[in-house]
Amino acid sequence: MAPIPRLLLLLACTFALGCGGDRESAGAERRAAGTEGGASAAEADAAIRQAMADSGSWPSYGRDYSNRRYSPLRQITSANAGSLTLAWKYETGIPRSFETSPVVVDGVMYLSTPLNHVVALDAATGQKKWEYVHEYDGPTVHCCGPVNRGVAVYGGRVYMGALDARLVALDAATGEKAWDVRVGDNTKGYALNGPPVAADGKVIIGISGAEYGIRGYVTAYDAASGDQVWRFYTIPSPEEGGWWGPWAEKDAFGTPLNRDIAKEKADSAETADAWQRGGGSVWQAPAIDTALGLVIFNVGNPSPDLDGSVRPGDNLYTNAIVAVGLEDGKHRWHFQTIPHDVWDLDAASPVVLVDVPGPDGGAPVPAVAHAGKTGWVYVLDRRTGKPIRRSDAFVPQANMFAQPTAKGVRMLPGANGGSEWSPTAFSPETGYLYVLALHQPMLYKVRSEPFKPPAMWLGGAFVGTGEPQYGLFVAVDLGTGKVVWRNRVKDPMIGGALATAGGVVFTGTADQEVLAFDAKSGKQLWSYKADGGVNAPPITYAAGGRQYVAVAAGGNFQINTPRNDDLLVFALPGGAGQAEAAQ
Ligand SMILES: [Ca+2]
Ligand SMILES: [Ca+2]
Repeated sequence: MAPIPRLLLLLACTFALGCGGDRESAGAERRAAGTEGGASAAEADAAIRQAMADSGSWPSYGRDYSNRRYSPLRQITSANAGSLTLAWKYETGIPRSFETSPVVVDGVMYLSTPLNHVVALDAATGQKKWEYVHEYDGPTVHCCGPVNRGVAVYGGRVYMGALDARLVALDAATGEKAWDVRVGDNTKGYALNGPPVAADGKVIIGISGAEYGIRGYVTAYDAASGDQVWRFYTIPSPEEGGWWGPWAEKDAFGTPLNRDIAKEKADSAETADAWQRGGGSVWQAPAIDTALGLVIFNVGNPSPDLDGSVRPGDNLYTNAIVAVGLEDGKHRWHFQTIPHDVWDLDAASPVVLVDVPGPDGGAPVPAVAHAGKTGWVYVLDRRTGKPIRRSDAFVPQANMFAQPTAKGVRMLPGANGGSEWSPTAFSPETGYLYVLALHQPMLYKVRSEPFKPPAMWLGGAFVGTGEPQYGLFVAVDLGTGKVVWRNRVKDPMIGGALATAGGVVFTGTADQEVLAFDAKSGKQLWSYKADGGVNAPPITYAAGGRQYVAVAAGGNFQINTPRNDDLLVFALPGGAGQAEAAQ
């Protein structure tokens, strides 16, 4: 995440959200009673696999474990998308930064809101079934707004990570809390705002807080009991080999990093404990390759963001794509996009499992793709983590990678990217990855700041240059790395993308528009003016034979877009298109 403007964040990131008693004792009682109330791992797994095979469902953050955000539904097509109309909307009553991606299973939509409510709605009508209101232990400390990006639904339970760093499990039928566990110490800046993903009897979630000097991790909990199964630290300890790495002079594609490695090495003795507060947030949903038994995720920036002088070395595994074992959480491979990042150009957008054409027309290669804040899409072999290619730049780049100075160095992309946390979509029919991007020229200013948790610890500031900013919605061919088309929009983009078998891709803008494009050509097909910034990822699903497209339109804290409280749901006009089955 790249918080701007900095002063605003400092004022807004630490604030009281109300107090409430802890319910951990109830969770402990349930745990003592065994798995009561939760399905067995085998039952839960069978059910979610069935939902992923059912084209009308959207059962996990990225629809399935690949994170492709691709739906097989084809009632809405590039020929009829122009007549989409609002079917219903749900107003949360919480007009705050709204980044959620709903989950839809068995005709029910599960929606997280800002400030960690969870709402269950009838997916055909929007009628509310229940609402859970999370009670915080006290003031919360977190970067970039009181946001939540979504829930996991598994084995009859709904799972949400809360800003106070607790993971809660709710009864999917009633919204009653089954258990909660403390994933991190929120008084030290550990917070949860990304979506959990559930598989193989586990709920897996990454922690954030690298703007506060945490040591990040991904944790797997037993889905039924809430007991911890494994934890992988995104910053390896000295016993685990350390976080210094090979002291890379260049990134993996030969771009010079302009590091003073002799000085870094000379300084490393007196900063030997820097790894303990080394950062490495995991902002987004992991992808899961059940065949390879891998959990693959992207790791964010080192701490502090801009001042690299206090953290010599490559700062493993920050700014990286990492694979760990689904069974044991142990490191399998990693790929660093920027060793020793000092620009906050970390890996924030969720990784996507794809198959790309093999060399010289050979068999397709199982790959993983990630749209970087750097402005490049990285494509790796997901069996090994070895790079296959880096795409053409999908946003303007300039002065990469100039070291920040006290006065400020202009560089592009700015610290929000490139691609921010916004999930991309991938269509296996076009082979394109659809990417939301920001063009925000910034000055990178470095300064020495003391580490005083839970104060924000950036080691400098990112400042706009006053130049025009804009957004780009881009299609990147993952087989060639070429940018196939790009649509410029008025403002920098944060939100997400959706691709469908009907040949349509959807996204939203800060300028309050929901947009549909032809997946192949990039031609705009439709737009709808919302009452707030559309800064959340759209989804699609079917209910009663009708295909719906849903997206939150509540604005965004990070790029300060108009707030509102609407979840908007679109469909073709009543009756239209229903002759063609949604599925
Ligand atoms: Ca950051
Ligand atoms: Ca409203």
